[in-house]
Amino acid sequence: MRRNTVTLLKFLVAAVLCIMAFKYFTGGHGGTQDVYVDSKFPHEGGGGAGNKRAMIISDGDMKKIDWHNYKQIAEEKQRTGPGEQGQSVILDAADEKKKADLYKVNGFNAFASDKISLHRSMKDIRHPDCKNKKYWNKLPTASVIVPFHNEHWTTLLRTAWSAVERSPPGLLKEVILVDDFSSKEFLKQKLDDYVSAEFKDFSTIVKVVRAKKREGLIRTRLLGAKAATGDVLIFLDSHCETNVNWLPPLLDPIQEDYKTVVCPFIDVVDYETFAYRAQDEGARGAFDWEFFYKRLPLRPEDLRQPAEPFNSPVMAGGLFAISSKWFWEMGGYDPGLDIWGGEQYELSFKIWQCGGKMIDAPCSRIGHIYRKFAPFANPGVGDFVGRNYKRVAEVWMDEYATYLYNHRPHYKSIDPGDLTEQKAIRQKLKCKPFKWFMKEVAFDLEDYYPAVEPPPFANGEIRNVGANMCIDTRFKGQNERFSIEPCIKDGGNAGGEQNIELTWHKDIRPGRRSVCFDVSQSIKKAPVLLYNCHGMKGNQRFKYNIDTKQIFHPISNQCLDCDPSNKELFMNPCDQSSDTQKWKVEHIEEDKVKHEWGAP
Ligand code: UD2
Ligand code: MN
Repeated sequence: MRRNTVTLLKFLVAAVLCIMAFKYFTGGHGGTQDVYVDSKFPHEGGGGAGNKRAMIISDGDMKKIDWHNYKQIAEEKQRTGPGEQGQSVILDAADEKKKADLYKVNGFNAFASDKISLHRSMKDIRHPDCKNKKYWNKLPTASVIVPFHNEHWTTLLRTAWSAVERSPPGLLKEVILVDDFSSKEFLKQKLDDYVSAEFKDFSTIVKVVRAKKREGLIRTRLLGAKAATGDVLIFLDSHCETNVNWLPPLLDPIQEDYKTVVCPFIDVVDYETFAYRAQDEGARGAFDWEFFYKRLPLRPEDLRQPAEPFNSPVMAGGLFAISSKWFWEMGGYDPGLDIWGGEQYELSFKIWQCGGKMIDAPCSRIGHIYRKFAPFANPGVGDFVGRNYKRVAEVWMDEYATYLYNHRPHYKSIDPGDLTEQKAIRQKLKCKPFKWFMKEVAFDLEDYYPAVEPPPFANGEIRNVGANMCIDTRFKGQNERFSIEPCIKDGGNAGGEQNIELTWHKDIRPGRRSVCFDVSQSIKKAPVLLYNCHGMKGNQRFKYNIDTKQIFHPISNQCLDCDPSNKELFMNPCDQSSDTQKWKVEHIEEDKVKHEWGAP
């Protein structure tokens, strides 16, 4: 008995030594629990080594290095062919006729994708400062998780190839393609065979995991996350392409603090031509009170350091890196979220409110195909988006949920299902109230997307003095011109649309619609069109001068004018003596309008 115990003890000691040696030789980042030390100080920042929330606690040989693969960059520059260097593919006339079927089932031009190599080269559109950025020499390992439902073959595989081929050896442990019960035949055995044959020589393991029924993207991601063995989970949509040196900038902040979640810049792979381009040079993620994903401008301090990560309140959803430890401490996603939608809010709120943080890393760029239209029918589970939103609102948003319900009244009667477990997680992690999130993290969201829309500065009919006719947008749509017409109040066409608002967004729109007066030229008689309101002022910004009655367009320095003989409406150089430039607005909040006239 005693002998046995001693032998067992010896064995245990040997085993522990063995594991320690193994960890030493592999750089010490095996993803085991003991390298993490919990901290009670959620916002301490700082270096990699010695930080309590660092992922790899190192013995002091941590330093920042250049992770670029210059050989690969040089080789990629040499590549030519369709779509290479991120260029567009132009189909010839014969092919144009063939693209329709694939378009319909994908919502993008998959036929064009098939013309492009799975290994195509990218153009490096990062900010030049990214070329000089260094990251920790020891970084946690990553697992890429790609949920897919009936994804097209070449776009799915290009996602996998670009992740594998553009990652430094050893950092990317695996790519897990998670099939959400696809019905396309080529996504079954053929895909299994392909990945086991084609990726076998790479250090990154590529494998397929399958859902047994249609789960939706959220539970599909959970399935992938459970199968993952890397320290960090990186989620990608199934139609992405990584760009130069995409991986280290995502892992570096997580190395420093395992509760930091990192999003790449999401670039655009054009749904028609597959050209690769930036959508912008960074913005902070947000939402409006109908839960449409929105973006907020960068803060001045972020703009000063264009290659440095900045805080972002809400992720877009599809592309981000999170330590497996933090993901599971938060209970992953709410598995009650079905099919599509809302999970980006759930996770973002949870990350911030429960003591983590979220940043965008400008030097990690990944292209994504934003579909032209959604190609999938509702799988017969009712209003899953509404139900998902309600689950998120009920668990995380406290009294702010009311604002959402005010904008979407039918949510009030939706049954969100059982929320006990989600609320228990919030309790257990002692997460902060939503009010804290709004004040500290999304501090300017209300300025751009107010929960309660302020009333317009002025509204009603806008009557031209010279013509004695009214602006009439006649329910016209995007990109259409409109005119002046006899005023409805004078017996003009009652079917017209003459209730026009000068809104607090500082634009002009027909009442209750979100198309705006839009002027993009500064020539004489420049046309005024209706265009989707962008809320960013610029070419949709107008001011009313209460004294001269002119409607002024600051960016072109012109005034709204009209021609009574043909009812045409246009912009002209301002002329205070011209009666056709004088407009009487029915209701005016005098103080506000005057204040606005003086505002920059
Ligand atoms: C955006 C996000 C997406 C997700 C979604 C809201 C980006 C670039 N994309 O929509 O990741 O956050 O908003 O939920 O931020 N899929 C399934 N099963 C389904 C439906 C979809 O596996 O039932 C897969 C799909 O193949 C794709 C991913 O989930 O890989 C996201 O779907 P999407 O591309 O249709 O969503 P997207 O980009 O419009
Ligand atoms: Mn997508």
